[in-house]
Amino acid sequence: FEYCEPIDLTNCDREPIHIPGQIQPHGVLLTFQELELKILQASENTINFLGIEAESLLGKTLNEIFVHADIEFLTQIVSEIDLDYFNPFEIHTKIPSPHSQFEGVIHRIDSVFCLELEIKSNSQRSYPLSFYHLLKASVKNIVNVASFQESTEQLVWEIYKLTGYDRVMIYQFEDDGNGVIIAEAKKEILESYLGLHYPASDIPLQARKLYSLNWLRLIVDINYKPVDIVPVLNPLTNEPLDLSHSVLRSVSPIHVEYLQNMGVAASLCISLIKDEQLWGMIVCHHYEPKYVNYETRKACEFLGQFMSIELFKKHYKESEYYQDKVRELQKDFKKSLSKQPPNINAFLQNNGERLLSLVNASGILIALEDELIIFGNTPPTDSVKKLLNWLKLNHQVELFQTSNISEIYPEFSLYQEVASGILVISIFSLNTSYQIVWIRPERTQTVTWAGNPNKPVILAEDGTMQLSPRRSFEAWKETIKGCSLPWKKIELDAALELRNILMLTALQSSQSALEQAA
Ligand code: BLA
Repeated sequence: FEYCEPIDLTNCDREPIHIPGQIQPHGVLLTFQELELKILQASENTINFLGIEAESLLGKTLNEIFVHADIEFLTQIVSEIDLDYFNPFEIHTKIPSPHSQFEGVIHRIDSVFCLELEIKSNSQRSYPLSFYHLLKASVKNIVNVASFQESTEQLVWEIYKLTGYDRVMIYQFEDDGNGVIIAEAKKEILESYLGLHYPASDIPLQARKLYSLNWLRLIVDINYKPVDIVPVLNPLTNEPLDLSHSVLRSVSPIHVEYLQNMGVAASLCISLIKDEQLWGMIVCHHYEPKYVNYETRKACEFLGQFMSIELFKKHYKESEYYQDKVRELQKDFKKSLSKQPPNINAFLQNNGERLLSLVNASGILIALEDELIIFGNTPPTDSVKKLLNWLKLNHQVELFQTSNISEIYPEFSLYQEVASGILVISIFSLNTSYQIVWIRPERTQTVTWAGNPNKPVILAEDGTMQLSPRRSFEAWKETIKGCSLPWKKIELDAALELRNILMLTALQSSQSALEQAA
């Protein structure tokens, strides 16, 4: 199976990684029909596992290869809706074969069943209770710590103990798609990757999409030779077999090269999902080939899910804190405005500091008709007045925000050290207009990048451009010019909430003015 176009840096997102037509060689893949369990496709390596060439398996039934009891089990489960519930299961050959005992994993895809087999050694524990106890202890250790940061640390060490990988990391995506290693457990002699940032392009979009569907990926030996599936097209659909849910899927050659450049020989990667969104990954590296069985992989996935709950709790606490702040301000505001006549201006003048801390800003400007109230660090008043006029003309919205104002309003590039981030709420009512402008300084955002994210392409010896991840993983610093820290959703919500209160008060005061006039 060949791709329509060669994959390079510009179309990296388009590599169809879910249909490589190949698997990794540490197991075999068979697809079969529900009717008679007839084999439709097989991976080319069946001879090494089952003792029969792939081509000779096509058209045979599973019945001819596996013992009766296992076939009975398969016949029963193929009509079940949730197949994953039965994974993994033991399955045994009845013919003379290099291996006779396998761990089987099954799923339904493209109107066929996909059965993947990995060798099960005799020494391997058989769904043991001890494993449950191990997991139970790990869960307890993770849940028992106080903060999110501590629980990430606990998690990587638990997985390190459970699996024996040389390095276990938690990689968290940031809003802009770049990522950072937020926790790490590793062998002492290894150099640390903790705190290093990696550019978004290291994990292209279609890969992220796939990882939010399938939460586990194992690479046993990075120098593996991929094994073809024959025939490459599913005979029922005439389409390449979708391996999104396969456990043996052969990984993108680009990613293989990436890991080779890092000196990694084997990896395990577990998706971290919250609200169906991929927010991070547990990435395990080993410097020699390494296999871990399905159960252990699943146990890691299970532990990963705890992490997502911890993240949820952290966000919850954070938003509670903000809500408290807003509520308090709201209360005081209402109290001071209950005096007759209500004086919004006086209130705003007396509460500058609190208004600043409401959204973590370093400067604030409040424009009330002709009056301008200023707190903290801001550019010169005249320039701010000009900005407000420009906003009135160009962005007359309830809430306007940017972390890089000079990008759209170049006059402010003069002041970007003080004012890169701008958050504005505006109220235009019958007889009043208010604008509150919060200001944040440039975050000479000193990020430790792993390698230069702007140079992912290297020149091959013959001078052609070759796609390759960066060869160097030495940290280097990149500053993002003219950008403040981004405004968080909870901060924007707090600003909007304040806007609601102001608007209500403005309405009430114009109403009472009308009543008095009448
Ligand atoms: C996949 N890239 C990945 C994965 C990780 C990274 C974790 C998932 C691998 C898996 O699930 O097994 C990136 N790995 C990292 C990072 C660290 C790490 C940041 O260990 C840090 C320590 N990669 C590139 C470029 C391209 C690219 C430039 O660097 C494309 C132009 C592609 N990465 C790429 C692809 C995949 C990938 C295609 C999907 C691999 C697959 O599942 O088939």
